[in-house]
Amino acid sequence: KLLERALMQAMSAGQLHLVYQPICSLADGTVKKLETLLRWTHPTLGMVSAAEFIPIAESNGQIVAIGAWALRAACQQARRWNDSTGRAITVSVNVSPLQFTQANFVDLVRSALDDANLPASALEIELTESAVMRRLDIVRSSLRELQQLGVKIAIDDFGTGYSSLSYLRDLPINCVKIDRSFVRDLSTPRRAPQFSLAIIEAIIGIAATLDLQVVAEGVETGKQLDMLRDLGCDLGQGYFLSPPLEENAALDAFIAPP
Ligand code: G
Ligand code: G
Ligand code: MN
Ligand code: NA
Repeated sequence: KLLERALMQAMSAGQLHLVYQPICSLADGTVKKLETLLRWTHPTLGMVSAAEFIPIAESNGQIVAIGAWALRAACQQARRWNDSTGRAITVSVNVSPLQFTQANFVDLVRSALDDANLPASALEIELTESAVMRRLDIVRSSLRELQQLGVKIAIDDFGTGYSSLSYLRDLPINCVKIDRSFVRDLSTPRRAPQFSLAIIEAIIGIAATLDLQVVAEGVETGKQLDMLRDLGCDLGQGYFLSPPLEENAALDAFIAPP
């Protein structure tokens, strides 16, 4: 309740900001996209983690306003980076199911792009599998409209949702993000690693057949990175490659990879 009330003020009081986590080529380490992640710094409570406040915002509906703010801020940031580097930087923005299924969501995307004068191809939206499956009718039409705009779609936490694979074939999806629980098992030899390895191989295989990009999430060790690259995974994200970064550090990482 305390957090909930504090969160009401957070946006207008300027306590929210975005950080940016590089999504890198596993072949050469170059940064290909930046995932935007919300951060909340409260004047007395300090940093409140997204894992704590996003679920609150999802349950009371605040995520609709917060998510709209994040989407607009991400587009503005991409525009500034594109101006300062002369290169097209793609930002990948998490969108909650409640926000995605708002009737005006596609309009919101359109106006965020227009106001930032950002090409749609510089924006990717991350949806979880369960979000897609829960409201397939609504989601399908929004996805088609976004595709027509030129916005990219990534499926987040892929492989953990309660879902069917047919939507990968039937919906305009550009990218799947292999959930970090599978990647974690690559370097912990006793946790049914053979299943996680098989699942990762299967996802990479399906993605190749359907011409989808694949990102491995939660890459925390060099061994995981080497295994994923050898399995044919294109892109990775995780603490071994880079933690989420503040604006300036993210720009440096994009221009000159580690
Ligand atoms: O950044 P961190 O690992 O603390 O994020 C925790 C959770 O909060 C993750 O599930 C992440 O997807 C979610 N999250 C972070 N930023 C955003 C955001 O801008 N919008 C939404 N909907 N979720 C976010
Ligand atoms: O659900 P989603 O994938 O959007 O969650 C993103 C969250 O994952 C962010 O809050 C980010 O801080 C966190 N994260 C990023 N890299 C790693 C990693 O290597 N390991 C773990 N455990 N979490 C990570
Ligand atoms: Mn994500
Ligand atoms: Na994820």
